Amino acid sequence: MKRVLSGIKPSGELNIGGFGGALQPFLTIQQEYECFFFVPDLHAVTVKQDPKELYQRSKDIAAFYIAAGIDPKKCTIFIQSQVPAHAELGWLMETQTHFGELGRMTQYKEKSEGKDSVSAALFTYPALMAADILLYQATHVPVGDDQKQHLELTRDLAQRFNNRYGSTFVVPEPIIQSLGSRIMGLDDPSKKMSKSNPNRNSCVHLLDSPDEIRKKFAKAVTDSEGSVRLDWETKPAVSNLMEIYAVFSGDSIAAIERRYEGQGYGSFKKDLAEAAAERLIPIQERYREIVDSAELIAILKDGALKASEAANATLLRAKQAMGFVTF
Ligand code: ATP
Ligand code: LTN
Repeated sequence: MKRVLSGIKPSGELNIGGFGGALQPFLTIQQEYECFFFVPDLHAVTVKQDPKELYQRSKDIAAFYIAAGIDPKKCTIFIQSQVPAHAELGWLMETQTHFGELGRMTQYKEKSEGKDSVSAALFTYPALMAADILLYQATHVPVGDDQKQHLELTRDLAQRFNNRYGSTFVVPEPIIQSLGSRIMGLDDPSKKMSKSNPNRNSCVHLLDSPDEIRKKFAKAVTDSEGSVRLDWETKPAVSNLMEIYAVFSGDSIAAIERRYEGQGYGSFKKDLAEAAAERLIPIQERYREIVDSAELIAILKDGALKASEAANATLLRAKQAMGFVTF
């Protein structure tokens, strides 16, 4: 049986980076795999969060899953903190993780750079991410390119645990899409488009109006060459926009190159904004219907029950394997 676990942190307003790298791939993956899609709120609090915003964003992410087309009848959708097994196995995985391994994580280095102090949880969070995945015996984990290193660590930890205590965890494989797995900032194509970036023009948010979407793409940096051509080395900004275009339109990069041959960037950027708006508007409408509904609460309650059942079974095995007293 092929099983997937993945999630999007409620750490900021969802943008088209998370859409291309995670949400859109989830939609095709749900056809083929048994899926658990969660809202990793325990990960969001590794950096400071306003309680009201965390509450709203956690519901937002869950509502976006459903609004984008994840089918709650087929998939288990839940909020991480409602399944206590995550925190418990997270602690056990910390005991299996070396300090040096965590120090090598590039996401930790980036997020702690230039800060006077960061939380201990920001440092140990890859062990919690490993627990998230291993609890569900996930065979596959769809993620954006930036999570590759955390997935490698998860695999190492699963193997280490299995070698020490006997076969307990499935060793998961990452699924990284070839298109949309690394969407860069619209203001700076050397930086990943990030929910935590305070510059609102660096990304298109999933709730932006068509007008805001047009304005943001119109402002997006390009280059002086004036040709719509994919070349990440010399034309990173245009290549990034082309990839976003491909994510929203479903067209291939070659087809996009052919369509805009000899045309400069004007109509390309306009069409890109239309393609994005066309895809996002129906998602926004459905999001508004569901975000404050009893339907969403019912889905999340049911999801937490189903997830707990699967997670508790694995947690029990892991605790028994380690020698904890269980009855
Ligand atoms: P933050 O910026 O606050 O650290 P994040 O966007 O990196 O958040 P998540 O929202 O939890 O973190 O990411 C959810 C999924 O979306 C992950 O699989 C991540 O790899 C993917 N993702 C996030 N940003 C991008 C991006 N710019 N391009 C492609 N995939 C992305
Ligand atoms: N670490 C991820 C979010 C995340 C996740 C997971 C993704 C937490 N646990 C388990 C996939 C599977 C991030 O920062 N984007």
